Amino acid sequence: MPTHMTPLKIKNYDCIIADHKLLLERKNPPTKSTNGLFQRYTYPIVTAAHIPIDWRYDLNQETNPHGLERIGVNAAFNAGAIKWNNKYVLVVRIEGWDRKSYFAFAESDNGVDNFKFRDIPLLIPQTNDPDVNAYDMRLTLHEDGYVYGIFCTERKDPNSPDADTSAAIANAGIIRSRDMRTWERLPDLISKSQQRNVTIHPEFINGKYAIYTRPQDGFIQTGSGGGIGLGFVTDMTHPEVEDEVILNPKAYHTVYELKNGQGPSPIKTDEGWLHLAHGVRNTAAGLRYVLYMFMTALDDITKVIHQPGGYFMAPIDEEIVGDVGNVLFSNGWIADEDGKVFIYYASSDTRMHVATSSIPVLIDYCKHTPKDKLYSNGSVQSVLDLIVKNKGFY
Ligand code: M1P
Repeated sequence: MPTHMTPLKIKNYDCIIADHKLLLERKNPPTKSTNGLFQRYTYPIVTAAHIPIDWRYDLNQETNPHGLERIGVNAAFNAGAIKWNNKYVLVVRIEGWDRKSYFAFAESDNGVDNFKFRDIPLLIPQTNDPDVNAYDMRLTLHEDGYVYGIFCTERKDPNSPDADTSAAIANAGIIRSRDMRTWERLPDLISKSQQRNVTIHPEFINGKYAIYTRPQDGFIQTGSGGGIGLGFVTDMTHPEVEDEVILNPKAYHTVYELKNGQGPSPIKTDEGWLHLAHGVRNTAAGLRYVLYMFMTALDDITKVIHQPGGYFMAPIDEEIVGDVGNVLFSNGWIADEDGKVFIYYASSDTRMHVATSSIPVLIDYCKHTPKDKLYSNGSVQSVLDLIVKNKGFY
């Protein structure tokens, strides 16, 4: 503390410090039940209450005589993830009371609890066109030696009428680092449409960078575009997407009927690339976001080789409630060398959770879960097939 400062003496300051410490040190046991596909944990791993106290309070009694929280945090969610120096590192989307999102790194030794923020949030270098809002960063260690952080940068649509104060344009902003401390800003992605949910494939493909995209016509609606796309970039310092194809389209009466988006970069396995994505459908109560999976071929990353029907994870219990309810969203996961997979997901645009699984389980899930047959009768047939397998008859 600077010597000229009189420490804050508000009545509940000790309580604030003690509660924060307890929260950060709380153990996070696995929940009792599991469907075998993944293991949920009891508590959210990062919330608005985890944000360091000196990012929120002026701790000087003279300038904050009433002990007020000066800079509030609304939510901490949609975190990218990477294993770095043996730590599980999240780049968390922090949304303030002012609605602006920014990023901060939180680290844990075991990946399921005791996440602590680094001393300061990330101040992203700007391009000539400043980011009005920045969110949902994916972290990927590429074989070129850089860690890429690709995020959504949102700006007001310059062609919207003055009266329309909500029309926005979304694109992918790109930063990269060799040490996860110093970050270089690259130009924003150059492509034919708005983009969100962009991330980079960890390996070169025919000497080029491969970029997962989500082309869209408007800020919210994907319109005639949509689907998870894949394009190629020759030089990340001039990131122009070439040959964009739709790898995983949205489809009528599926969990990705309205739109979908790649989550984190895929994980390489002996049997193909594992993908985690979100699918969105409309309901009378608004949009519903769930997580689903698919696999692509090792020798052709544009080819989906397995896609289980339906969702992998959907919001349950308190996950259903939050700022934007009924949403699960994931843009970060970590595969350990022993095959354990940490799936970092946010619920209802409010808080971060973790679920654990393993590479063999996720491959089994992708290969052996029945596909969506796109008709109710097809779903019944899948159940009948299982009954026959179990009993020999029905
Ligand atoms: O509110 C749910 C999510 O909506 C957007 O995702 P998508 O572009 O796929 O619709 C994003 O704003 C995301 O941050 C948010 O969680």
